[in-house]
Amino acid sequence: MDELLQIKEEALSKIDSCTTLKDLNDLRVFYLGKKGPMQAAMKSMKNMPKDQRATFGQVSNKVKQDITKAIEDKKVQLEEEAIINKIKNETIDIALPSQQLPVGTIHPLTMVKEQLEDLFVGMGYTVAEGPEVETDHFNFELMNIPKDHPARDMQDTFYIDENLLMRTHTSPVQAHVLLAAKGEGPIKVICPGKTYRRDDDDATHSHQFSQCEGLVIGKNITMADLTGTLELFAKKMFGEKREIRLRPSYFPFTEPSVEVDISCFNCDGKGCAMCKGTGWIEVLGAGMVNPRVLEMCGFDSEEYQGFAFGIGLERVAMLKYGIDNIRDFYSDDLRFLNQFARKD
Ligand code: FA5
Repeated sequence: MDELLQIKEEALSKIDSCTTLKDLNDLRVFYLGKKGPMQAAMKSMKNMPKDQRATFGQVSNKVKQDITKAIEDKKVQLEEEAIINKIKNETIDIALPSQQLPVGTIHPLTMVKEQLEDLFVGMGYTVAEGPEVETDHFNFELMNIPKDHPARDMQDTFYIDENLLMRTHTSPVQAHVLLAAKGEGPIKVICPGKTYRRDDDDATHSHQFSQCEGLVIGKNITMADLTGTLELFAKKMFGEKREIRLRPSYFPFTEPSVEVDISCFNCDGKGCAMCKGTGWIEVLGAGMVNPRVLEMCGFDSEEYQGFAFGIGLERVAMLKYGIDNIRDFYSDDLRFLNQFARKD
């Protein structure tokens, strides 16, 4: 009996001073397992006089229960402590100064592209996409520029093979959109995207640049609709006071074709270095869609007319933000890019 009580006391004291769940488990295995002191004491029971056996049994059961309970209580206590410690260590000190993570900025070309998308989507246009690797058929033939046509020289081309090329303008998307419409108008799309030409790189030209195509097809579309649309574009992109001027030009896919100038926002049309003293800055090409293009793309040109325009995105961004070298767009120079921090 004394031995039992001694075991109990020793066990309870060890359990009490135990600090980890692992040590506690070791104590459980030791005191309640088959090779422990309790089991050894129980073995001596068979040599006891019968009348003592029952009492011994009861006491040993009670000792076992007490040790088991003490272990369970301690387990709950240690688990709670572990959770409290974990929470303590995870506490966020909101008074600590925050880490300044570098935040990227939006690229000026993306900015202009998004501004154009906002403007035209607001006027009911949808945004179309086309492949940058294009077939000769779409880039030239369907744009009314057959092989050996002198207009091919207007756009020096990166050919991949005889029939595949890097698109020289976003105009082939017109053909994709028209063909998909299967002769049924109306159509109102813009298509911003990358374009490629074998131009020598200089301050205003790059072998890879971006354009935004616009195409509107309907039953009573006139040059006045084109003029009104471009006027709105000029005012929204460059300021309410801007005016536009159309000069006759030539594109095989539009007839008539125009070159569009915007009154210089730097000098208000008086003449300065930016507009080379003329008061006007050229920003895009446009015109009424050539009936031949409509016919080749499955539209009845007696029934449908439309206009198209092609805006040089770098040109717009350069004018709007006073950038004087087109290479700045592609140089990844953070001093340049950081000037266009997101304001939203
Ligand atoms: C065209 O590419 C016609 N597809 C535009 C068009 C569309 C006319 C629909 C009528 C109807 P152009 O070759 O002029 O036109 O190019 C249009 C604009 O792209 C130019 O005004 C210029 O801003 C820009 N651009 C042309 N070549 C380069 C270049 N190498 N680097 C940077 N921008 C260029």
